[in-house]
Amino acid sequence: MKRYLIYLGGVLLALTLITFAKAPKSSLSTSVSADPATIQPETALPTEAATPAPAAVRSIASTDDAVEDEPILGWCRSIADALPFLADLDGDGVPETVDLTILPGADDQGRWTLSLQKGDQVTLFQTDVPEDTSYGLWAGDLDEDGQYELFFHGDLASNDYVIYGFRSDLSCLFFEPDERAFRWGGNVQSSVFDGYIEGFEDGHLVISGAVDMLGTHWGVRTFAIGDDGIIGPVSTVWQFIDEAEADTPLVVTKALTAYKASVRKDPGEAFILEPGERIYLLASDGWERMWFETEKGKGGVLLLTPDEENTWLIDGVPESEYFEFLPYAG
Ligand SMILES: [Ca+2]
Ligand SMILES: [Ca+2]
Repeated sequence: MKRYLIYLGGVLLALTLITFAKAPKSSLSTSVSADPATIQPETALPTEAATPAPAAVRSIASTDDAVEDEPILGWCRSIADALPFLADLDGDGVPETVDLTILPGADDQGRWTLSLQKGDQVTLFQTDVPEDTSYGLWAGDLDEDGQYELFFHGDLASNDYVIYGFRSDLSCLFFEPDERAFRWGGNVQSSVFDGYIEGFEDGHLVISGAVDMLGTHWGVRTFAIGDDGIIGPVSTVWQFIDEAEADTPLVVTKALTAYKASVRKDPGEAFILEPGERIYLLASDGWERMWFETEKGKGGVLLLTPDEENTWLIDGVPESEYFEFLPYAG
């Protein structure tokens, strides 16, 4: 009997979804657009994009959760395999539907459409991507204020990951360089953050991303939502995680000043790295400091400053003059 009710619930839900899908799309002011080169405003949405044909069947899984009267969302969970995903994201007692469709396009390109159905359908973003590209989608209440957040990451090109974040009030997450933190507000155009969501652990959002300093290095760092709603870094630095990277030392070609390793403001006592020395890069704050270890195991930190062309300087000299080769990607 119970299974029958679940099945019946699924059918009713499917009918409801189809009804919503056929409903006229709104031109809500909440609709957002991003880089016009890659992301189209909702008005450009092809009509078939809003038709979740296979989705209505898949939605039965999340209905099961509701019928069992268990919490649909924990603190945070992956929902990429449970789309369209139903949950009361804003706590008003009425479930919203999150869906992500990937429609095939020309030239081996697909198109992501991430949408939130809250009354009329709202397209959170659209972007063209290589087919069979990888992505992740999570829903959770990271700051435990009763409003659920959505986090999405995807690979726009080859290992070119970006992260989007949304709240159920449709505000977007964007990175505030001056604060070195994420804020809610703005629009999708300002929200893109280069990186990959590794997961959610101990109240923290774990992100990996590329640091472009003395080459391109892949690191991991944790973030958390503060009482002010701002998502800021918890860990001080990007810890480099690519082992192959760690095995490739940089060869010093010109004497340069380094400092004793320290995460404090004072970088500590200075010492000189001589030509011919090899250093392994370990971590960076992505802003001014790069931690390393010499081949003999001595730790240190290099201080860098960006110039007007956004290349890095050490003691006013371009970084490239100090090393045999800097492994920048692209
Ligand atoms: Ca709701
Ligand atoms: Ca929240």
